[in-house]
Parts: sequence; C-alpha cells; structure tokens
Amino acid sequence: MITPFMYKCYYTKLIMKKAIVIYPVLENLDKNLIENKLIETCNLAEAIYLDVIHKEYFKLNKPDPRALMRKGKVNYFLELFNDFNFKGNDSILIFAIDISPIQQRNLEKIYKIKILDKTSLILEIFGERAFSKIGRIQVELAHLSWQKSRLVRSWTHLERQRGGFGFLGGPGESQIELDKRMINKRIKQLKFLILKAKKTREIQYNNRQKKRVPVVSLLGYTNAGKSTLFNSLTKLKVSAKNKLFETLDTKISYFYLPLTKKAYINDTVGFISDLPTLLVEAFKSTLDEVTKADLLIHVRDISISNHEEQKTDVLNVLKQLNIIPNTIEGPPMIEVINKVDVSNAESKNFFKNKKNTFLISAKTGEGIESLKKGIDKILHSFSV
Ligand SMILES: Nc1nc2c(ncn2[C@@H]2O[C@H](COP(=O)(O)OP(=O)(O)OP(=O)(O)O)[C@@H](O)[C@H]2O)c(=O)[nH]1
Ligand SMILES: [Mg+2]
Repeated sequence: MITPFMYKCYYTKLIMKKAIVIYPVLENLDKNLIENKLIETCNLAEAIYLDVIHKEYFKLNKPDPRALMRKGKVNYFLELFNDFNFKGNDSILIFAIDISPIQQRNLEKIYKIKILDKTSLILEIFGERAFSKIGRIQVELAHLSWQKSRLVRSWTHLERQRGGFGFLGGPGESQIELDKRMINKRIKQLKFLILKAKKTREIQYNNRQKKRVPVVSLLGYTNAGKSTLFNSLTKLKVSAKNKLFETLDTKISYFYLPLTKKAYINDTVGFISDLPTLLVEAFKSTLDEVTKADLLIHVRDISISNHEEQKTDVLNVLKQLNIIPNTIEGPPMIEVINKVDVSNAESKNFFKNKKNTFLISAKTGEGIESLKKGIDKILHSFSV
C-alpha cells in the first residue's frame, strides 16, 4: 500500500536551495574535531544538493530549552541571515546537532525559515537515496519512529511535517495528516514487511551456506571507499562517488580467490558519527545479515586527519548492533587502510606491518593483490 506519506517521501523533486550550517558546540572538543564535524555536516547538506553559503560554530555552554541559544546569539544570527539575504522557501538552516521540537519550532518562528537538525538531515539523505523496496521500507520506518518521538515530546496532533523527506519539497507538501495511531499502525506494517524480507533473505543466505561459499562484508565510515573496493574485487560498477551515504542498499556479488575459490562479498551503508539510533534500529535487519559474514573488512580512509575518530565511530555503531569483532563471540575483522595514494608517509608508516591490516588504494589498485591473498588465507584457514 502506498500512503500519501510515501508519495511525499519518494517523489519529491529537490531544487537547489541555500543552506547555512551552524554548529553549537556543547562539549569540550578539540578544535580540529569541531572543524571536521562542521565540514561533515556541510558535506551532508551538499549530499542532498544544498548550496552551503556559510558555516560557523560557536561554544554553547548552557543550551536554552526554548530557543537553544540566548537572545544575543539569536539576534546575531538574525542579522547574519539578513546580510546573506537568507530567507524564504529556498533557505534552509541546518544545525550540526540535534535540537528539541520546541527549540526548532521557536527558532523557525523567529527566523521564518525551515530548520533541519542532524537527524532530520540524515533522514532526508536516506529518503533521497533509498531505491530498493527494503531500503525504502527501512527509511520510512526510521522516519516514522522519529516523527513519533517528536509527537510525544512536542504536540499531540501532527500539525505539520517537520524534517525528513518531503520537507524540502516546498510549502504545499508540508502538511501531514497521520496521527499517532496511524503512525503506529504503519510502523507495525513496516516491521512486518521487514520481517518478511528478512526471512526471504535468510533462505537465500542459508542456500549460500549450504554451498559452503564464504561471505565477506565491507564495513566502514561513509566515503571510506567501500564501493570502490567492492568494484575492484568484483569487477562490477556500483556507484562510488565522493558523496556521503552514496550506498544505502546492500549489494552482494562474488569474486574468486586461489584457495577459497568463490567468495561472496557485501557492500553496505556507511556509518557516521552519531548515526541516529533509530536509523541503526531500522537498518538492523540488513546490518545483522551483513555482520553475520565469515569475515568483516573494515575499510578506513586514512587520507583524512580524523581517521582514528572515524574508527571509534564505526566500532560504536557495531556495538549498537551487539557486535564486538575479534572476540570469541564476535566475528573476525581485518582493517583495510584505504586511499594510500593520497595519504602522507607518516600515516602509512603507522599502519605498516600491523597484524591483519592491509594498506591499499582501491582507486589505483595498489595493494589489492596482497589484500586478496590475505583474505584468501583467512577464509581458507576456516575451511580446513
Ligand atoms: N584517492 C583515492 N580516492 C578513493 C579511493 N577509494 C575511494 N576513493 C574515492 O572516495 C570516494 C568515496 O568512495 P566510495 O567507494 O563511494 O565510498 P563508500 O565507502 O562506498 O561511501 P558510502 O557509500 O557513501 O558509504 C569516491 O570519490 C572514490 O573515488 C582511493 O583509494 N584513493
Ligand atoms: Mg558506497
């Protein structure tokens, strides 16, 4: 059944809109990390074709429950928006953190512009990118769970759709009639559909297991190079662009190794810091399958300065899925240190000769052969 809501989700035409990204820093963070987080939010905005015309961060010691910022700061931004002629339907204000529905509503009233916070921005991207049936179902589930949580805390009857897909579509598309009861009903339907799809995939998975073909899964931060490596190993051409969350739908293919012979390989959605829990929940069944593989390959982009933080973020998402790799209960995982063609010698040296770590460039092909040998050796050791 296609609901009016789904139409709004998936058939919204996006037009180029201006965005200003602001990052109220609540924690005590290192300047580099703050700047990286701010840039990452800008990249997220650009991933849905927003034109970021200004970005800034500021320290916020005590967030105001009503308007997030104190009066002075609110007025400062009012002036700044005026200077940028930032107003009307083609302007979107983005917060690099999550804000409460009340803060959002009050700030929207003051600035008279639409606001997206971090979760709604990520939901917007996911809504734009999910193409497969199961992908769409999972994204709709995440979005409805988010709507529901906002309903509880903010108002008792949905008056307007806030954030998520369809939000950028223009004023006519912002009305939403689903109340909490209907949301719950739809959530139930979606969960049922996810379960059904999961069962089908389990049968396919078991068939592969019967044939004793091992499965490896690529995991990692968004933009790390998973799809590029997937293409390099399988000689396929799945989309690999310099865009956050380019892959949403899990792809499976196979490649050949000298000892193991055939191996299946999964490419899946990338992770990000503070990946909204409701998205992890919604994608849980897909991710569960991916992480059930015989071997996990953690693809890391070491050309960027905060690659260690990204590693922590990835391990944290895995923890949310109850996966602690390389433990007795957890799956084996190797690290693939990618983008060595554009990384500095110091970073490369740090990873050289580390156990179960492979330095590669998925783009140029450097190190791919020794990675294949390494995967082959590990998979073969499981079968003997
Ligand atoms: N220089 C260089 N660029 C690379 C390398 N591997 C991937 N890239 C580039 O990095 C960008 C992201 O690559 P993807 O393969 O789409 O990354 P991903 O991990 O699949 O990203 P998501 O699907 O968004 O999670 C693309 O522009 C690739 O061309 C590499 O080894 N060297
Ligand atoms: Mg990808």
